[in-house]
Amino acid sequence: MLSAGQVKAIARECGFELAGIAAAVPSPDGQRYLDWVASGMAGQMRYLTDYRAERRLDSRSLLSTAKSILCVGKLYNGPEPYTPGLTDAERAWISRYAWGDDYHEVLRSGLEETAARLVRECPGLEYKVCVDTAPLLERSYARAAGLGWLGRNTCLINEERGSWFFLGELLLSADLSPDTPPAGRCGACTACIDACPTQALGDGGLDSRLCISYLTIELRGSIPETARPETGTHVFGCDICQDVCPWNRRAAVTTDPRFTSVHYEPRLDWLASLTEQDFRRIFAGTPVSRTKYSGFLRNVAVAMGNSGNPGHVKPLERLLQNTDPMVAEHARWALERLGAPAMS
Ligand code: B12
Ligand code: SF4
Ligand code: SF4
Repeated sequence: MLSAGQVKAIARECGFELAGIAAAVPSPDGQRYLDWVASGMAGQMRYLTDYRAERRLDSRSLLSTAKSILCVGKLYNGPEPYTPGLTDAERAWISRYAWGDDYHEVLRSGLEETAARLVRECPGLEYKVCVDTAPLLERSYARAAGLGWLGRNTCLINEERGSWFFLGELLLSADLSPDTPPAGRCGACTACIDACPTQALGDGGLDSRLCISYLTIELRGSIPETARPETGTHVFGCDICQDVCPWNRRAAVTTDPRFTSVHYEPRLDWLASLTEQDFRRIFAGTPVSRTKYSGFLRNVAVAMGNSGNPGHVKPLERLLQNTDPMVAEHARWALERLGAPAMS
């Protein structure tokens, strides 16, 4: 017989700073999720709104024998400064979570190792590993497992560690005693809502259609023109609503070398000059590869337009010749924004 304490201890030994147990019952936040979907705030993320929406509400849709969920958190924060320290018009911002190896693989391997050890202790145990992509309300279950509370920025925040951690789960057929969710600690603070450059945060949660993270990562095709100026020099994701959070002032830093920053604040002109092969090679195995080459150049063009840096006119003129009409259209917009409109 496994105990909850034993399971959490094994998870910590396998590299997870946070570990807690939730009951594998329907999420108490199911209606909140359905309301969010119905409001259109999921934008074009079909995996959140199609037949998988209903499946997200109950973890047993992923493992019918599940009785408990081991929820884990893995820190990814590095010692580098936060976004407000960004003043260099030559450079782009890649968000903190994407500086190192792809977290899906890192967490999956730690959870597989945890599961293998649990099966050795308890032969016949059934399990399923989930990291991000499974239709599961990860934050909701992680809150139930006592890992943290849901901040007004919608992120899960841990009182001691802050919010720079990824989530993963092990659905288990073992009956384990669940943890208790902590009380919310946002109090009267609204720093994240006030700092969000696109007003994406509000009472209904996060409106993805306005969020820079969605616009630069998940959105395929053209970024709406109205949303481009506020995207600033972000070329992949956004950290602002976590950077300003008081619970991240002394946030814990990871010791896992797989999350060491490789391309912190890269130069925009360097990014604009990458060939598709360069892009694939440089960002292989990191979250950045998700945008694909043309999506990335699209983001680089917008960032150059927002940089106010006339030195970016030449690289933008080259992007204007890109064979992908979407990249060329964003370069045209950026040139106009820099006061150097394209002639044709
Ligand atoms: C879609 C998605 C996005 C979308 C939408 C984000 C959003 N806030 O909904 C976009 C592309 C914008 C996005 C951005 C980011 N994401 Co994301 N994303 C997801 C994904 C795949 C689904 C989230 C989802 O279902 N959203 C719908 C909303 C309605 O659900 P929710 O935010 O989880 O909230 C539910 C509960 O938490 C609860 N709830 C919410 N608020 C409250 C308040 C109270 C009081 C209560 C009781 C309950 C409650 O009800 C909600 C509905 O059930 C999850 C992984 C997963 N499978 O869950 C990762 C995930 C949430 N993302 C993650 C990360 C790291 C990011 C970014 C930081 C990346 C970046 N730097 O750009 C940003 C953060 C932006 C932000 N402020 O949330 C991490 C978050 C870790 C953490 N500590 O919170 C996750 C968990 C991935 C992972 N496995 O680690 N993401
Ligand atoms: S990630 Fe950026 S754009 Fe999205 S809600 Fe947070 S501050 Fe706003
Ligand atoms: S910035 Fe303030 S309101 Fe926003 S999540 Fe952090 S503590 Fe909560």
